[in-house]
Amino acid sequence: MRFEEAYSGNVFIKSHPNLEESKVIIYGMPMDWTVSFRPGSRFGPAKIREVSLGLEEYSPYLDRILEDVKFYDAGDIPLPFGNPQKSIDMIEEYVDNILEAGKFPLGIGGEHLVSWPIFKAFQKKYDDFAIIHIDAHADLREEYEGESLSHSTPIRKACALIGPENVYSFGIRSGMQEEFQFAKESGMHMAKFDVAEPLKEVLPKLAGRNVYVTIDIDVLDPAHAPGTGTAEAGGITSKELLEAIHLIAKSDVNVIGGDLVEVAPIYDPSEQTPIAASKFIREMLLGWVK
Ligand SMILES: [Mn+2]
Repeated sequence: MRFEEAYSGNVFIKSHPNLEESKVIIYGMPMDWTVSFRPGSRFGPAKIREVSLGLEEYSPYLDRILEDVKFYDAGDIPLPFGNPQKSIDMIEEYVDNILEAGKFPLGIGGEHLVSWPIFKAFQKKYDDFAIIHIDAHADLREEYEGESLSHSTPIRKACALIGPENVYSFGIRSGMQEEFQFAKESGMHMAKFDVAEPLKEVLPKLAGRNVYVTIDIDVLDPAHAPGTGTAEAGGITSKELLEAIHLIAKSDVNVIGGDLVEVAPIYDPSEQTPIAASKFIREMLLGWVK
């Protein structure tokens, strides 16, 4: 399926009606086929769109309104239930098409494995780019219970694809000992526990470079985001994640695309997790798309 195909469902608030004029394509990846613990992130994109209606259009952080960035919500990719390989191939082709059209892809997950085909699409388009990865989990496993297609493997795959020296993880507080060993020995950059402070050190080193940013909502403490499959105690506040988004926005890196993944609405009857996610997406749009 191509992103231009007509979509008539709920859209993110202030989605521009004209695809041609839009600079950004928002797209959902309702997939949770490979999760190691609790499923439900397939319902993330629809819920985030629904609660985005409660957002203000204005960002007092960035002094911009959503109308300042023309973005088009193209709906969800109709991924085949239970088929990770085919889902991955479909996501890669979909993002290929967005990049060919010269537009900025902003993806909503879904489980974190969805970022892997996105990385592959970007690698075909860009000779050189870095990845900023904000997450509770290292996601550096080679496989999980024998499966290499797992939501615990995308960053390991990214290291193999673009070189570990181009991968920068922040907020990491969970993973196997081997994953932390790999982070130390491979040449990738991993900041444990915190996000904003280590970003301040790294962003000047990335100045002038193309950067893709992937955010897993579970980097937040479960107190701020209980609605996720693999909640991990000891996380950052929603205020710190906003600060991180704004640090990237105000830095000299060239953001070429991004995603926000792992919102699983069913574990959060208060809906504060998707409500927070919709605000992060507003700030990503207003801060990262120049
Ligand atoms: Mn995670």
